[in-house]
Amino acid sequence: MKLGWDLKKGLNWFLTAWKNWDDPSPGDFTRSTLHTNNPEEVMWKGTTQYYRSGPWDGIGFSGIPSVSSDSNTNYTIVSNKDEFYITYSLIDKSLISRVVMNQTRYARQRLAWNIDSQTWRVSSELPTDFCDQYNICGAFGICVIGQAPACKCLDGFKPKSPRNWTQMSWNQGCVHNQTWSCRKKGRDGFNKFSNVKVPDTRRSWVNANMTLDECKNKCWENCSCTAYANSDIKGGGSGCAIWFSDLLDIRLMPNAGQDLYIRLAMSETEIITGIEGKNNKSQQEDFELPLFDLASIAHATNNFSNDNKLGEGGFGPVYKGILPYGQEVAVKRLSETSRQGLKEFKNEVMLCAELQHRNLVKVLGCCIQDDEKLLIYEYMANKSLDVFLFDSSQGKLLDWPKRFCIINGIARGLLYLHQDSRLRIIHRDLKASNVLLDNEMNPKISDFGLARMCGGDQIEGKTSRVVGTYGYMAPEYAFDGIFSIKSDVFSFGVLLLEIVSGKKNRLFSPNDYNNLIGHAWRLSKEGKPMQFIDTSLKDSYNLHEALRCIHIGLLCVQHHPNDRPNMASVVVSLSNENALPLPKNPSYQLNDIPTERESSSNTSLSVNDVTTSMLSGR
Ligand code: ACK
Repeated sequence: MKLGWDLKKGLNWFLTAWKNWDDPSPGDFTRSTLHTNNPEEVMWKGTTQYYRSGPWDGIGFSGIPSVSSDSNTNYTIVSNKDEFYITYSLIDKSLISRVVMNQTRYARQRLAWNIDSQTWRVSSELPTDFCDQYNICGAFGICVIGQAPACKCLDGFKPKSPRNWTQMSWNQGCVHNQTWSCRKKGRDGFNKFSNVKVPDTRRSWVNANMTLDECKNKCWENCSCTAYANSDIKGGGSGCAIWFSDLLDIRLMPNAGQDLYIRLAMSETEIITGIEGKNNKSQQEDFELPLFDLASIAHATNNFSNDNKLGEGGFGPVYKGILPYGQEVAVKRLSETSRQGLKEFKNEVMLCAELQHRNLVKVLGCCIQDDEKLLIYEYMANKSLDVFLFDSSQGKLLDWPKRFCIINGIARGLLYLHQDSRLRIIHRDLKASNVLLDNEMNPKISDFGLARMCGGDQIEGKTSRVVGTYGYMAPEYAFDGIFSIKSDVFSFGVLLLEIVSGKKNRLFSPNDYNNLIGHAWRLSKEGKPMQFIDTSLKDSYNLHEALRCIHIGLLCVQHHPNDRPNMASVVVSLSNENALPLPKNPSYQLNDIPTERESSSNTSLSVNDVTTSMLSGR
């Protein structure tokens, strides 16, 4: 059976109920398919819609929980220039089943023939319950079965007419709790609502090839966009669906439905500007970042409880928190004894307000209140890359395709910092523990406390306070305090070699040439670069890609900054077959940095791979 459209003839195939059981002439209940690029089934009484199925989400219809588990039915959506329809067939051909539109029960019923009793039995029925009534809770409302009243406003929204709402007249729906200005940083954001039937798709748009991040950006760019979601939820989700204007007919689907990201005003945020006391308007706009209230962050992190602690950095602890709308965040708490002083904190706040890239950890806001200085980041479910990379059992979870994606992602993030962002940023502390992984193992560069902004054409700077991490520091930076995009390229090269080998540069056994870089160089010179590749990858890796990565890594760690490629050519080389120059002798003598330098530091040093700070000799 086909339900849909013959586009050539303009025919609509739909079901119409009989007038009554004795009269087969057309009644006024119909079931048809909406012809949009996010199709769904709808039911009408005359010209009034009273039900929708929700769009196809790759597994089932968003609003019919049983479809995915209805293993006896195969659904197909056919869409081409001639036809557009939904069809289904029974997997077990021995069963006899039929679908009817029932005028008396306002329902679409599926009936199955019971051989024993020789009768038709109803196997499923739509609408199923109160919340299946089309748009029962109005715009931005959500229907929750089992709650009284069943209609609620989505978090971040309030009843348009409080009086009507308390009288259970919900059709006017809800409006934003507070005004928000489109794309004004801090005035709007997205909150995740899980297990929902997504809104009416009439005013929506779909692109099956976009990632969720691209989808979010697409929505963000358009001021009429009110929500986005994956268009397909199979295998962790893919594709993009975005909605415009009012969101209608959302319901909670316990143990079913999908994640929907709704745009709303961030209630607990205000704008802070001019954190460095600047009063020039354009500069203020550059540096604005949502300001969170200390009480709400304390609440979100269970009062900074130990159970919520994700780990400890050189600057202080990081906690997991859950904001009132259910959004997960990571909260970096600058401790009083932190090496990241107020200056670095402000630096990070300012840079993060400006930077937006899918391979950079997003800072959602900050809090400077009482004696607390907090930075609130998007939560990265898989924590840092070093947790996986340098652990023999966790390392196995990083197969070659994942590693290659991570390498490419870090390269793109760094390219953005160096070249594509409005500011030219030198990170100065790129390392495995500063690369965080989201739930899909996408890498995001974090920790901009030490990053430096270079104006206009400036491509390098000099400092008497060398900060960074042993094993990742370029020689000209470690010895002379000269930092540049090429010192970041050096750190990237070390990281690249670590990802391919699964070994830490600093901890590498100093038998040959002292460290991992020397080891890679020697094996390549001897024509045995394959021996450098992480043995836990077994035969799963793409030899060509892995060898190319070693080659690029060695180009990045060359002694002279001018010999190192820039990140634009690294990105191109990673994805192209272009011939690569031969690398020159690398800088692998970093372990030789004189220890007196360490003692001349005005801050404490650590023997592990925590960021260090020291005075550089001139
Ligand atoms: O390696 P980890 O488990 O991941 O331990 C460190 C710790 O906090 C100190 O930096 C973790 N961490 C930092 N930022 C985030 C974040 N945005 N999401 C999740 N974990 C984070 C990091």
